[in-house]
Amino acid sequence: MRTLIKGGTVVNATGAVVADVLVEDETIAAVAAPGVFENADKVIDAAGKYVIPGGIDAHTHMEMPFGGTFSADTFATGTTAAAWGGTTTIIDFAVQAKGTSLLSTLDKWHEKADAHCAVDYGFHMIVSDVNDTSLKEMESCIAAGVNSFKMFMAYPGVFYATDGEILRAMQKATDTGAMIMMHAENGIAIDQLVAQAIAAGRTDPVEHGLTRPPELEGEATSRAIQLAKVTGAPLYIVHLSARHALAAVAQARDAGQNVFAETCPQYLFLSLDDLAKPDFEGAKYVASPPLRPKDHQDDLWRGLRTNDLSVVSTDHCPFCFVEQKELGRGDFSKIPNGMPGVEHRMDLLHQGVVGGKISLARWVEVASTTPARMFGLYPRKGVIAPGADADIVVYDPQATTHVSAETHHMNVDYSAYEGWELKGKVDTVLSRGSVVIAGNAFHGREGHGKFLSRDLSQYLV
Ligand code: DUC
Ligand code: ZN
Ligand code: ZN
Ligand code: ZN
Repeated sequence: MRTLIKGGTVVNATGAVVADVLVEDETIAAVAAPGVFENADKVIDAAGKYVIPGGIDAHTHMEMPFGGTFSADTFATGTTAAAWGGTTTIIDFAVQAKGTSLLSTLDKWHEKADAHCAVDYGFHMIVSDVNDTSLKEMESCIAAGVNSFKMFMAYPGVFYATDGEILRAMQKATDTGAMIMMHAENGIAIDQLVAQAIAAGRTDPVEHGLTRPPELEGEATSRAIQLAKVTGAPLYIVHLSARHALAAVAQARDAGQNVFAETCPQYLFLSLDDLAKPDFEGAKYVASPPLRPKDHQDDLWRGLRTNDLSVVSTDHCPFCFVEQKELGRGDFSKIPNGMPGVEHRMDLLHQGVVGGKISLARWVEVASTTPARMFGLYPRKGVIAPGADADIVVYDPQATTHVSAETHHMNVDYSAYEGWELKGKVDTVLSRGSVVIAGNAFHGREGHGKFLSRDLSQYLV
């Protein structure tokens, strides 16, 4: 099967050029001057549109257990929503429960995902129980293509790891070439602030933000960086939200340390003002770290330009407003932490291109190419080039995306961006050569997506 994508502007992290893209079966066969190839079984007209490598969302949580409930998207619904939004690969987090093994956790996540995903997927592993067995099991995870391990400095009693436990896992990462991913918030101090707020009767959603101040993200980020320095481990700070944390990352990178960071669209576009919306509406915006005062946004956009922030992922972790977010009415600390986002990352980031905050090539780089390199998927993913998987998005920069819970495909009853009109729209999406989105319809299928056994990070050699 030969598919020809004709006349579009092919955008890679290295720049843009008008070219035709020839796809043979699941792979890109050629990128050539317009008109070089004539014959194909199927022709997609991309004139006036961008042809970009499919988005890679390196941070999602489908069917994730949290506080007695589960995030509302299954792997089937979440990866379908991803496809609608031009994301053709997700990397989801398998979550080790305390007292269980990493390998049984991995089996469990394969059971949830295998044969259900509409696009390709890989896993990171959340290590919440550091002991001799799980440290040893990290090696087996790596052999199984899961070589990035998230740890938490937040959530004492649940996922929290002590500095000593973090140190031990980092030593293992140094020995094996694995990546440590860090949720960097000082959970011990935060829990005190939370308890004090509740005791004082301050129970509204905005208190979620006020009890998790940016200084405690900055402090934890610095501490993680020092632990990484002492152990020699590579470190990837997830969902960085505050300028305090960004400053710590920038300093470490300037000093030559292998420290990387991602941010998320919600930190670039939303703020503490959203968390402060009345009538419990703010609960829709409860995620950790919390949304910050608006003036952090300029720093994050700058970080994206300077590469101190090198990836934008969503931290997609949807909980329905009705019945799930409502668990925290009268006590903000019981609101499940997380926001939906997997469907709108590419469009939201495109607003940065439209607004002159990042270049077209940088858009592709932070949304696809760097995540591929960071997590060992390049050049199979993250680039429009011969030999790469034909994960391709034809993107119309002139069309408009209307965001609403009534029309989105995520399995959640609200949108954090309700009513927003975004410039640009996903037109056609190919996943390994198969058209999964075209003509405003889904043509994919549950089970098309394959598990990606990942190589070690390509930033660490
Ligand atoms: N951290 C995440 O990465 N996702 C959901 C909740 C959290 O604290
Ligand atoms: Zn299914
Ligand atoms: Zn986290
Ligand atoms: Zn997350």
